[in-house]
Amino acid sequence: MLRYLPVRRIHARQILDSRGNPAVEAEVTVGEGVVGIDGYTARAMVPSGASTGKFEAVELRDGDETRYLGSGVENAVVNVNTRLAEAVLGENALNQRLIDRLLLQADGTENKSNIGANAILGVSMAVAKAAAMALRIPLYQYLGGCHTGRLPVPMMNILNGGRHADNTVDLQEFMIMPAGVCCFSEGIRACAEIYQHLKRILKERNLSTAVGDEGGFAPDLADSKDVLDLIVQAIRTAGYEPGADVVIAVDAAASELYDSERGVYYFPGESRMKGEEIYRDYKEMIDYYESLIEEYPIVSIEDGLEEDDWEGWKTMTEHLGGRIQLVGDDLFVTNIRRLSCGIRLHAANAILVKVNQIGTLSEAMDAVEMAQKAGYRAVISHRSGETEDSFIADLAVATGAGQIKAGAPCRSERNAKYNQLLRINEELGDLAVYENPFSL
Ligand code: 2PG
Ligand code: MG
Repeated sequence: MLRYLPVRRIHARQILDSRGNPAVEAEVTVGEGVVGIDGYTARAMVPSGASTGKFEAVELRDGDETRYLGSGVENAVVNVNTRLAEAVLGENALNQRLIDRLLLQADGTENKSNIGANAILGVSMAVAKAAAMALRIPLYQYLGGCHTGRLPVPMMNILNGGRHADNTVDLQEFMIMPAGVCCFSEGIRACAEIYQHLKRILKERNLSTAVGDEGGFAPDLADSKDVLDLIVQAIRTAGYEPGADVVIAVDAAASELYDSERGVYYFPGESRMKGEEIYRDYKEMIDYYESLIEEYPIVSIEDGLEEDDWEGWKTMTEHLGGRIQLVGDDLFVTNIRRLSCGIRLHAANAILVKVNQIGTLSEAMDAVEMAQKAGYRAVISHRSGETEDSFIADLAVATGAGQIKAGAPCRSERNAKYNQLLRINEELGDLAVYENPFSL
């Protein structure tokens, strides 16, 4: 029986992410030199956000303006090759919790600002991948155990705004979810068809079909209702029933709109398109969402209010939480301390899980588990700056989260996740479970 699988080699390098910014890639070799076991080398790449929550673990950037405009990660790379290597070489790769604890101890800070969450996460993910390889089982099965088999419903961001595009759409993400179709592969088909229909519709109206950071279109539109009308039309012309086959999710990323001095949310794009300054306070934001969910088949709103407003979140959850999913992203930052606070206060009813927000795999999985125990849903998520690494696809199946947010069905760093899920779906065959998370 394989009980001990030593970490033998760790090596990191600087690579580029989907926005052309430097990112950490870590390589971990396990098993070499153990009698009867081959050495296995796995590689993990660390994503990066644009609408970063202020409570996220710290991503170490070099700050040297003469190189990559300050965004290099060479110090993080050195930290992997020296301090993190020292911390885990010879340790058991089959004990992910121990590995992650050693990584945390090597850093020693609360927010991972010493060694960098980007450095730590690269090693954490690569160790898990290498362990799965050595055991010769798929990553989703290694992470999730023998019972895993639930494919997530994709949240595909087909229209980008906010910090992910320089158009006039203020809310960051408008996503379609094929929650009512039979299986994962038909869900992918539905989203891809709707995406292509949306492109045609935009073209017909002489609107831009250029895409934003997550592969969704980024035309100039006056407000959210214009966006939602187009999406509903695209769903229909593709032959699907809005609200039945396909539903809509929104990520407002409201921390980005928040004007802390005035205590209100400012909508710069809508203001520009309408020629008047548009501000909404938190109550007006809630009313605004209410009017949108009455008119459109919206089932989920993420970061509807800013990351510090626990009271506002409580009120929003009282008002809307019985009808739709309210996802905390910047609010919870995949951190069990913040999540437990939310659960206690009844703020939100779901958590967005981004492994790099917290910095180790164990902590991210703890967050999913805490959410599920409390009756909160979990959505496994990419970042706007991504790589071809499809780790989160396996993580979504492993945790049985039931939802994954990985961008539009466009651009290979997004499709890497969906394509990996198609492979897993095929492998599971008719044992794959695909359920509408909102009818459970
Ligand atoms: C979000 C994410 C991913 P970013 O806000 O949910 O879509 O964006 O990675 O820029 O934080
Ligand atoms: Mg978000």
